Amino acid sequence: MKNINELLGTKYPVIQGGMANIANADLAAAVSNAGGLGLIGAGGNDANWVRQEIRRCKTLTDKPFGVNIMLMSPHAERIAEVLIEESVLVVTTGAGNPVPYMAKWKAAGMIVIPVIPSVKLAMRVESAGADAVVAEGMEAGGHIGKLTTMAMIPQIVDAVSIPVIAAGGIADKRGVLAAFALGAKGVQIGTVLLATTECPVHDNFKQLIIDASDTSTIVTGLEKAPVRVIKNQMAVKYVDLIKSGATFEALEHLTLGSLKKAVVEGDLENGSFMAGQIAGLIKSIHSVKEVLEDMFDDVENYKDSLKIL
Ligand code: TUI
Repeated sequence: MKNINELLGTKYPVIQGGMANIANADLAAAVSNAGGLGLIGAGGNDANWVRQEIRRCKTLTDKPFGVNIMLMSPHAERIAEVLIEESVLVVTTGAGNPVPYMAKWKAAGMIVIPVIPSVKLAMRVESAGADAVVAEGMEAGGHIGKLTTMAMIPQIVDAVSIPVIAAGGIADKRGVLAAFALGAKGVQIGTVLLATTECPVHDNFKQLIIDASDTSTIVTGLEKAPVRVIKNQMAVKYVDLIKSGATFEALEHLTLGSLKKAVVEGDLENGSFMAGQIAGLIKSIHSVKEVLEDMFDDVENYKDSLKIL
């Protein structure tokens, strides 16, 4: 089995999360230039936006990068084609089953890495030709599944023979080592990248991450699409509306634009600040390069310093 650096052409076995409305060409290029795999997160944007960001990213880095497609998006199908037209090296997918797209991507020579929340889906995408999977635990921010990283990773590692990349709750060396101890061959990070100089979110969003404690996030959203966010007025209102049996339309109205309100306007009351449980560990803003070096440089020495029994 190839290791992740050989598969992706990276210095460090780390992928950036495809954070919707956040992960643009600037962030992707910063991560790739720092030695990880940067991703442009298509989120809810249309295919033209994705094409432009791919072209812009190529001017910002000569290192490998990829695109994440959010499969609930109405633009997913068109974006899937654009990735082939623009010769994108790596595609990751989230929030849905990517199998219907995979044969075309593999025929185009792309590296396909679905983000999945269970053993069943990991096995399904392996059969369809996935090169690796990102197994994302419910500690993660944004749209999540039901299982924790700790319980899920070893079960997926035992169920598939492609490399497993762990996500959800990882922000430092200890998280990296824990993931590798569970059998993962790489990690995906999101929340820790929100608090970087290069991350294109409003300063209020970065400050919320710095100020967060271990219990600052809650899960909102419908049963079908749970979403982890930093607890604020908007999140509490949303949870209350669901409890009172609000209609899908009322919920849509409330969430409409709330992610943009968080990311672009920094609206602390009405924004949806998607972030993972590890936000409580993050205490200051760094460059992307500093974050990756802190996670990986010297990790072997740190491993050797552990004493078990
Ligand atoms: O996709 C994510 N995280 C996201 S997507 C997003 S945008 C959004 N906002 C509000 C509601 C919905 C989406 C914000 N954060 N992470 C990867 C991930 N994928 N987590 C869980 C899943 C997943 C869930 C079900 C993957 C596959 C799946 O398959 C269901 C099926 O059809 O078999």
